[in-house]
Amino acid sequence: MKKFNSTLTLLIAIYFLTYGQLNANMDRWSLSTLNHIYQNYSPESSSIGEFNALFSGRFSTERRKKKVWIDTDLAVGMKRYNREGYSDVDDGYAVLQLFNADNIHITGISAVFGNTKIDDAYRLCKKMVSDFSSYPIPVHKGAGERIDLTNVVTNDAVEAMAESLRKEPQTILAIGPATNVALLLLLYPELAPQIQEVVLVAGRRTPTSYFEIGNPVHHAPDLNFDLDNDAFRILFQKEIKVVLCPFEISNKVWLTDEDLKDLQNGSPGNEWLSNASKPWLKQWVDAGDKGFNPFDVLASHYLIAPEDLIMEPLLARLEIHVNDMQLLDKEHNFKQYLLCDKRNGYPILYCYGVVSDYHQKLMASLLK
Ligand SMILES: [Ca+2]
Repeated sequence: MKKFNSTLTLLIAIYFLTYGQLNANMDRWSLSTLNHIYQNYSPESSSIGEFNALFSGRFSTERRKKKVWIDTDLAVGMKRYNREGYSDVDDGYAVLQLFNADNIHITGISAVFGNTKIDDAYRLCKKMVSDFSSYPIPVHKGAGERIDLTNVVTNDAVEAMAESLRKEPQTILAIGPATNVALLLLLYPELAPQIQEVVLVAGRRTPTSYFEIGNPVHHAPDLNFDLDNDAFRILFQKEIKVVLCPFEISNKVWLTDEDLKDLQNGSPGNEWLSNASKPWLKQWVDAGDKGFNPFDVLASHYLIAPEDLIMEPLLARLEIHVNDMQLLDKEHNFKQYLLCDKRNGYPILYCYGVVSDYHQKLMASLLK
């Protein structure tokens, strides 16, 4: 029995050092599951094959999926309201990737203003769930504008998120302005410990880390942050675990016409997204790029397979500097920046690179 116990302990240790370590940021096996396996294992069935069958069988059925609430400013296929052209399509890729992910359970989706107006984002959230999700997901309408600190009001999304968090701890994928999450934290601060982490698309290392796109180059805004600076400040002040997937990482990933053709042959969700992305791709190609950066999908990818991203712990803070969108008027035009470095600020996890075969992995996760 002593020999059996030591063999079993060794096998468990090897398992965790390999597979378990790879999934360090993902689901955790529960201690009770481990005890259950240990207690149901008999020395008579002591071959490694039998052990593996018992081990993986128990774990695959009892493994707990990561619970994720998605807060998004979906704008797939929308024309811009404030100027010529089309709105971002990247939220659609993030949502579809999580619909496909075996290790994720989406507890709810809320719409927020941002890339488009709140009513459009809400309609698109409902469309994606009804047309492409394999299981029912509640959808709620959130904030239509940035937080007004002098008049903080709740909305349907904030109330639904609060109710969901009261039931179980979860991660929030916030791929628009952080307004709904910040409203939740102001109105229900007692729920902060229920938020495992918030993954956002924002931030940069220095005030001159410009978001350069096109040829000739022009500067893109840090839109989610720019639309509601206070929301980010609130997340930091409430000491939420924040993960940032900024322009620095998404600018290393390109989707091209060839990729849209591959998606065309995938599921109905892929086909819809591919068609709706064509005018967006054309906009980028006309501006001189080879394709477009699917910004938000880096944040969803962090949830399904963090080992595909390269990241480091940094400190984040808000600072005011010359407005990089108005450099011709730099004497008079300033703005807030979300800066991340090793100097001072709130601890965050900063994702800045991808593994060498990332593109292949991204496409596989979408075409699954
Ligand atoms: Ca977005």
